Amino acid sequence: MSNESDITASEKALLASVAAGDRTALAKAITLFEDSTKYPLSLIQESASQSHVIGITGSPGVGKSTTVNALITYLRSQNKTVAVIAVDPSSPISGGALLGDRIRLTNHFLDSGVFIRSLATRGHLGGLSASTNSAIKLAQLAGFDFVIVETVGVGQSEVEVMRYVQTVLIVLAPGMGDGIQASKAGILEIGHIFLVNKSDRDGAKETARELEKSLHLSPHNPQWSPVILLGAMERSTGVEDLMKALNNHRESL
Ligand SMILES: Nc1nc2c(ncn2[C@@H]2O[C@H](COP(=O)(O)OP(=O)(O)OP(=O)(O)O)[C@@H](O)[C@H]2O)c(=O)[nH]1
Ligand SMILES: [Mg+2]
Repeated sequence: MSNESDITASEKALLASVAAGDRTALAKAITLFEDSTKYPLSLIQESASQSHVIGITGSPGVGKSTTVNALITYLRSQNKTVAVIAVDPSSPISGGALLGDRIRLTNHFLDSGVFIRSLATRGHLGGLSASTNSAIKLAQLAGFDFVIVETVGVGQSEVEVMRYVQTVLIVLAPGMGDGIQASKAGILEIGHIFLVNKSDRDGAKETARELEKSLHLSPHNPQWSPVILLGAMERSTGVEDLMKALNNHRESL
């Protein structure tokens, strides 16, 4: 294990640039810290940032990226800065290659108040969750108001990655049997807010009811009762209520 004295002057300078809000430095530092054995997290843990770190997960295609997009648009209208880290445990590709298909955030690519980065599996899952954690810490160091982590799926890998966020948002969609899948993977226990997206389609209310039943059965935190919301993020319907719930959860911490 290395310690602070082992990093070179140029690496120290890079971290100082990240802390000064330099986006290019942030992108470089995330790549550097993907190698978590060489660069332990303790090097960046110092930042006492105020960022709200939100994790978004759910089955493929439920509308996670659409939700991220709606949140970014809303937050930018409030002058808040947002970093997005898209995590794909199933893909070996790293860097920007996933951005085109997994996250449709093209509206925001030119906005300097938005930083977008994707991370994918390099070898093993433990490595991915460690590099997600350091990417979060670096984005906090860079001073973003919000750091949003989107991850695909409802498996053990998502539960693992979600350990590093403050607020966990689970997205579901009507008619996908998500409730059952989610409870199997233990995702119900870690969700603070549940969004039944695509409420413009049939069956959203039923999905919400089913979910409510499952939540009653699962153990939860006495400080926070899980919140279930309906929304259609493609139309930004419900984005304000969603933001309110996210803020309320942050305040409860
Ligand atoms: N009808 C309807 N469709 C939606 C809504 N939100 C998203 N979609 C559609 O659902 C599809 C998947 O949306 P994404 O946001 O890419 O879903 P995702 O969960 O990020 O998908 P992965 O990252 O591939 O797991 C797209 O075709 C969206 O246009 C909505 O509110 N209503
Ligand atoms: Mg997506």
